[in-house]
Amino acid sequence: MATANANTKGARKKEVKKETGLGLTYKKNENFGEWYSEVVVNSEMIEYYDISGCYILRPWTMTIWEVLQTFFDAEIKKMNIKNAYFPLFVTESVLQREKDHIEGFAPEVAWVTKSGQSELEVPIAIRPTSETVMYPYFSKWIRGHRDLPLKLNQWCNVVRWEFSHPTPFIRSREFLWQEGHTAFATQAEADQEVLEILELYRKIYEEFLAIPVVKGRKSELEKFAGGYYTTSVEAFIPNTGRGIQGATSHCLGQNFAKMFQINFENDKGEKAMVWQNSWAYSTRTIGVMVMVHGDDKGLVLPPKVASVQVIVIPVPFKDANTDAIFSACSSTVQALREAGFRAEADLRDNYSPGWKYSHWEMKGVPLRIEIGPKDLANNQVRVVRRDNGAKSDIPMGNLVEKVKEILSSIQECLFNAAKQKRDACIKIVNTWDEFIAALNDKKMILAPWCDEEEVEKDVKARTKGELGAAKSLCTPFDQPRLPEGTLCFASGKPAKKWTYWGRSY
Ligand code: 87F
Repeated sequence: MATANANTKGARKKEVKKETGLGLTYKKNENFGEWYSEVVVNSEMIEYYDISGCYILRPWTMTIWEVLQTFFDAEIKKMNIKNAYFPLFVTESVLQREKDHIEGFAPEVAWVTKSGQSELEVPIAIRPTSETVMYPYFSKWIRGHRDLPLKLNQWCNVVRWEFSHPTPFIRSREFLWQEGHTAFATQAEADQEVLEILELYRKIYEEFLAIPVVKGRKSELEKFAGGYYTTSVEAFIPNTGRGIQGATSHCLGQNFAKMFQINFENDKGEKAMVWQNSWAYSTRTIGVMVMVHGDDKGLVLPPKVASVQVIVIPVPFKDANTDAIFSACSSTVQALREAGFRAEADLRDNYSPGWKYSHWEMKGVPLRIEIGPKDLANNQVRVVRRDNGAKSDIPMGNLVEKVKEILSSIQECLFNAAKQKRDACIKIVNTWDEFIAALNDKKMILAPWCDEEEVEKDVKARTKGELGAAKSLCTPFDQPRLPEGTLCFASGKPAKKWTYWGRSY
C-alpha cells in the first residue's frame, strides 16, 4: 500500500480494491440475490459446498448461532424444559404412522438405502423433523398424570431435500435448529407454553438480531397440518417485498396423541390423552439478519450477536513509534475484554490500515477503534461506527463506559432503522384493487378478511405468477379495530379479522 498516490482517500480506496479485490460487486438495491450471496461468502460466514443446498457454516456464523443458543437454552431451562438427543434416522414404518401430515412433505424426505455396496434391507429416512422419532417414546414414558408435563428440547440438524431455489440460511437442505416437544395434561397448560415460547422467539429477533417481527396466528391453510393451531413470528425483507416466517410455536392438540397413543391416567383415575406442543427456530434467523441489516459494504452485525464487537486497528505512519501504537492496541483490547466485550486487535503487518477497515466492515463488526500517533499523544482513541459511519474521539479514561454506550446505541439504532423500513412497507388495504397495487409495490399488506380457507386458496390462484403467489402471513395478535360492516378485501363477505398478506420466502 505504500504507493505514492495512496494519500488521498479516493485514490486509496481504488488502490484497496485493485490490490485485494475487497468490496462487493453487487449493490443491495440493484441485485439483491447476488448481493446476498456475495455478502455471506465475503464476510466469511458461509462457504459454498459441492452439494447444492448445503453450506459450510464458518466460525463467523457459528458464534452468532451460539449466542442465540446460549440465550434460548437458558430460558427454556428456567421453564424446566430438558435437553435430550434422539437419533437422526427413522424407519419408514414409523415415519408413515403419521400419514396425514407427512403426505405433503414426503418428496422432501431423504433416504439412506445402502451401506457400502449392499442395499439395506429396509431404507432408513433422515429426520426432517422429529415428531415420529420422539412420540413413540412419549407413549412409553407417559403413564400417569405424575409423568406430566414431559418437556423436551433437542439441538440438532435436520434434512429436507428442497427442490426450489436454495439460499444460504434461508432455504438449505440441511440446517440447524432446536425443536421443542412437550406434553401436558391440559390444554390450558399447552396454550400458555405456546405463547411463552413465541415470546422468546420475539426476543431473539427483536432484542438480539434487532429485527422487528409480528406475532400472530397462522391461517388454517398455512398452519402445520398435523397440529391444532400454529403461531409464528413474521419478519419482512423490504428489498424483495417478501414476508418470512421467523419461527413457529404450535399447539398440536391431541392429534399426535391419538396416532401415537400417548395416554395417561388422570387424577380421577380415568384414561386421558395428552395435549402437545412443538416449536422451533433455525439458522434461518441468521439469514434474515443478513438480509435486513447488510449494506453495500457488506454485513452489519447487531452488537449483541457479533462474534467481534470491537476491532482495534493500529494506524502507524512512516515515522511513528510503531511499537507504542501496537502495544496501545493490545492494552485497549485487554481492557475491553476485561470489561466483558468481545474485542480483538488486527495486528497483522502484511495488510494496510485501509485494507483492514474494508475487511472488518465487510465482516460487519459494529465498532472499529483506530489508534495512530496522534491518538497516542492525546491519550485517546478514534472510534468509527459500522451502522452509520459516525466517527468520534474518546479519551482512554472513558473507554469502557463509552464503548458500552455506543454499542447499545448501535443495537437500538439498527432496530429502529429496521422498524422504520418495515413499517414504511406496511400497507392497509380494503379492496382487491388496492391489494394488487400494494402487492406489485412489494408491500406487507394488512387487510380485513373473512377467514375462509376457500378465499385464501382463491387469493393464491389469482396472484399466481413468476414471483410466486401471495398468501396470508399471519393474523396479528395485536388487532386494529375492525369497524362494524367491514368487508373482506378478497370475497366481499363480512370481514372477521385483520390479517397480513404478501409474497413470502
Ligand atoms: C418436511 C418433511 C417431512 C415440515 C417437513 O414446525 C416432514 C415435515 O413435518 C414436517 N417439513 N414439517 C413440519 C414441522 C412441524 C414442527 N416440527 C417440530 C415444527 C416445529 C418443530
